[in-house]
Amino acid sequence: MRVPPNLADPRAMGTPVDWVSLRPELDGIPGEGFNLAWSAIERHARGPRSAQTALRFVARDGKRRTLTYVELARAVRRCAGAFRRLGVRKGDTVFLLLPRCPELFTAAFGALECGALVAPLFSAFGPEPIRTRLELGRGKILVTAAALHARKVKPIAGSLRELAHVIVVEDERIPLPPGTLGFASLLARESEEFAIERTQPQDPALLHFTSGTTGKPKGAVHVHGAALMHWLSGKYALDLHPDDVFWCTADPGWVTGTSYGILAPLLIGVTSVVDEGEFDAERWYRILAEEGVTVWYTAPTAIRMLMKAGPAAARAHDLTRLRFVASVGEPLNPEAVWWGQEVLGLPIHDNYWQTETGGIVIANVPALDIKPGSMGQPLPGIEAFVVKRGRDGAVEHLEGPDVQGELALRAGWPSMFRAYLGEEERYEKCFAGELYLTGDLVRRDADGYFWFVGRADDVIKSAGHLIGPFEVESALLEHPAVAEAAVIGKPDPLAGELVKAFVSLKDSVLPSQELRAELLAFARKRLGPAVAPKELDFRPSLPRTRSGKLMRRLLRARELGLPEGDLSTLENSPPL
Ligand code: 6R9
Repeated sequence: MRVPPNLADPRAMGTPVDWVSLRPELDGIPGEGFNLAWSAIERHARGPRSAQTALRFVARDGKRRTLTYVELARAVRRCAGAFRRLGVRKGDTVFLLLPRCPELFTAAFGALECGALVAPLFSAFGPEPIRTRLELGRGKILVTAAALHARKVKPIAGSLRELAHVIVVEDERIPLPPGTLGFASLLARESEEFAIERTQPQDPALLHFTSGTTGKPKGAVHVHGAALMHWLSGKYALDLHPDDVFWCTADPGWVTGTSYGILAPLLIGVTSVVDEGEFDAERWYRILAEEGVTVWYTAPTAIRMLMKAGPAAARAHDLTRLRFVASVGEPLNPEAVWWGQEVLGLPIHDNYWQTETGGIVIANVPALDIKPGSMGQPLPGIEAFVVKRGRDGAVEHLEGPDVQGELALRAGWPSMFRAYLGEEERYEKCFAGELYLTGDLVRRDADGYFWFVGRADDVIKSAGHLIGPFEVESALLEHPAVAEAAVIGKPDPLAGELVKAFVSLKDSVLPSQELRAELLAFARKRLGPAVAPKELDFRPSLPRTRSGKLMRRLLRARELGLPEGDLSTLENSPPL
C-alpha cells in the first residue's frame, strides 16, 4: 500500500532543523527532564497507544510473543526498580549480553529509567572482546542469558573488579549459575511504579563500542537527546508511520540494532518485529510475509545472501504488505538495488551513518530519485562537506560539481557522540573546528548525491560489522607460536570483506596446515565467530614502517595484486 512519505519535498534534504523546537514532539517527562525511556515507552504507555503492540518477538523455534506499550512499560519499571535496589545510580553502566529476546528491551529501558548508561554487547563475541569492553566501560551490572554465561562470562567475571552483579535471564534447562541473580525473580519482587530519573538531553544514555585501526575499542557515548535524531531519521529515512510494522534485522550488539532495532521504532510508536533467529532466506521471507512487515531495514550482506537464494524463494511468499526497504552498513551494489525492484517490487534505499553519528545522516529518502550505488543526500538537520586534511591538520573544503575527499559533518546534530570514554585526545582528533571528520572517503556528484569510495583507515567491515585489526592481532599474538600478526579486510562477494590474518612464527616454529587450523580455532575461541579471521597465511616477516607500524595496506595490496603505493617508509627499503 502506498502512503504519502513523511518527507514529501526532497528540497528539504540538508536544510537546517531547529532541534530544540522539536523536543515537545517527544514529550519530556512531565514537570522536568528528558529521558529516552520516557519518550520511547512511558509516554505511549500512558497515552492512546498504550494497548498497541510495541514488540512482536519471533523466537528461534518460531513461537511468537507480543508486548504492548503498557506491558513493556510495566516490565521496564520493575526492572528499573531492581537495578536501583542493586545500587545502580545515574551515570553507572549496565552492560547487556543477550540474544534478541524481550529481556533485552526490558533491561535496556530499565537502565535508562535509572539514568544509567546502556552498553549492548554482541552475543556472538567471544570472551575476550566482552572482557575488554566491560573493563573499559567499567560495567557495574551485566545482564546475560544462561546459555551465554557458561561460555563467555564465567571465564572472565572473576577478573572484573568493578562488576558488582551478573544477572542471568533464567532458562528452565540450565540451573542458575552460582554467584548470579535471576532476572525474572528480581523483577517479581518489584512494583510497577518507578520514579524515572529526570535526566536532561545532554546526559549520557548509551555506550557503544566501535573499532579503530589501533589500540583498544573506543566507547562512543551518546546522550538522551539523541532521541530527536532517532525519531527524525526514523520518520524521514525509514519513512516510519505510526501504523507500520517495522523489522530491523540488525543485532543490538551493533549500533544499528540499538538506534533502529530498539529506539527509533518505539520513539515513533510503531510495532516492531524482533527475530531471535539467525539469517536463513526461507525464515526471513516467512517473517516478512507472516508478520506483515511494511518497512524493512537490513544490510547489504543479507540482501546479497537473499539474491543468492534465488527469486523463487521470495516469490513463494506474499510480500505485498512491504512498502519500503532500506539498508546500511556497507556499500550497497547497484545490482542489489535492481534486484529489490525485480524480486520485491521495491528498490532498496541505501543510507549511511556510523556509531559516532548515532543515527542516519545520509539517505535515499522515498521522495528522492535513487541513483543506484549512491548513499543519497544529507538528511534535514545535517550539513555534509567533502574535505581534504592537510599535513598541518588544517582542513580544506573541496567545492565543485564533482569532488572526492573525506566526508565531514557540521557538529551539533542531537545524536552526535559526545566522547570516547576516557579518551579525550582521541575524541578531539575527530574534529577540526566545527567539523566532525568521519574517516570515510566519498564523492559528491553534481546533483548533491554522496557515493562511498572507501575508508581512510584499516578498519574492516565484514557482513556489516566493524572489526578493528588490532583486536584480532592481539588475540593471535597470545598464541605461543606467533611472533607477529597483521590483519586485513579481503574483498568477499558475500560479506563485503572477510578477515584475513598474516602471521610470522617464532624462530623455532615451522608453518604447517595443522598450525594454521590451530591458530584459526584459537582466535575463534577467544574472539567469537563474528570477529575471528576466516583465512590465515604464514609469512617469514611482516612489513613495517621505519617507526615500527605494521603496513597492513601493503599486505592488502600484495594479497590483491594491487599497486603497492608509496613504499618510502618501509623499514627495509633503501633510504631516499
Ligand atoms: C551504522 C554503521 C560505520 C562505517 C562507516 C562506513 C561504513 C556505513 C555505509 C557504509 C558504505 C553505506 N558504512 N554505511 N559504507 N555505504 N551505506 O554501520 O555503523 O558499525 O560504526 O560502521 O560503515 O565505513 O564509517 P558502524
